[in-house]
Amino acid sequence: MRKPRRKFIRQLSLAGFGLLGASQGVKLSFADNRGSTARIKDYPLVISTWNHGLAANEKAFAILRERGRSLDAVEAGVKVSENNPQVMSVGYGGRPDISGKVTLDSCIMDETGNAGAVGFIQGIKNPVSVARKVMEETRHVFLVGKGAEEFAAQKGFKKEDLLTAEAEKQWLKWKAEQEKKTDPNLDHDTIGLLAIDAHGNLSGACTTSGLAYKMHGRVGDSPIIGAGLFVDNQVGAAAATGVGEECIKICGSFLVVENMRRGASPEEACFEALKRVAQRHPAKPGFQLAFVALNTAGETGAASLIPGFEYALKTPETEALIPSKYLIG
Ligand code: SD4
Repeated sequence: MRKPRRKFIRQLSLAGFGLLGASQGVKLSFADNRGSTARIKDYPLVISTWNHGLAANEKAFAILRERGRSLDAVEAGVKVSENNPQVMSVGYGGRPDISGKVTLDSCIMDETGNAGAVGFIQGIKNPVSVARKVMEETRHVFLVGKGAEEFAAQKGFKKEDLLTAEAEKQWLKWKAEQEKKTDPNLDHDTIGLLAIDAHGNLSGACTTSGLAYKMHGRVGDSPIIGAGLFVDNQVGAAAATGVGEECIKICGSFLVVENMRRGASPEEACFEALKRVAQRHPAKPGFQLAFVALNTAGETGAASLIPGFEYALKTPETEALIPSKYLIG
């Protein structure tokens, strides 16, 4: 009884999206690189952004394989990137802001819709774990700056210097050159990681040192529930990477999940959200924004605004780094 109705809703929604007919509105020519969405038969699975997502997935999957909770998996997964100084966009070793300070943003969301976040936090290697503490041990969702650091200290987190010699060297070079960077991929390696566990429950985490050489005090999309991350256990989950300001303005991850609620596949849902961004930038955008998504059926998808984004997928049968399809070539 339910199946045909679902299909009907899905067709209606896709027509609404303009995916069944001519695309509406946007006057850009979108790259014709859409294909099928990965369909995964078996839980558990984990999907995350960028190539360092492979190692994060590995860690997360080890928990999921043992029938562990997706929340534990996403936290443990992104901590791999936070702890790795070679990942210069997340946690320890992240590129500093304009004043040479490493400031971190992070959030986490579980299968009940509960969420925690920290923004503009300094000296704490694993902000995602502080975000989880905010979620589980306070009545708040979001702590920032000094308050977040004090809370972390109360909870036993060690204060550490996160600026590595390499990150400092690059920052000093950048300062000396006083140039704006032009490589759209250099700054955009936030890890967003989504998991569905053996019980069919979804969780997600997102953590970053934000845009390199950002203004001191700047917070991006990554710790903002609905922008950098959103999880709805009845529908699906999404996470973002790229220029956070653009993501915040469209409530990106929330929008992706809402698109799935209306019947879009994860990949279609990501593309539809990106179209909103494209509409705001009639000229070809010179920045990146990308989403990964999964739904409760275990379908996964991703899309980016421009070429260059890749995402990591791990299932019982697959481990892959997949070049994302993109909206504008
Ligand atoms: C931010 N979205 O702070 C982050 C940066 C990023 O992948 O994603 N990098 O705006």
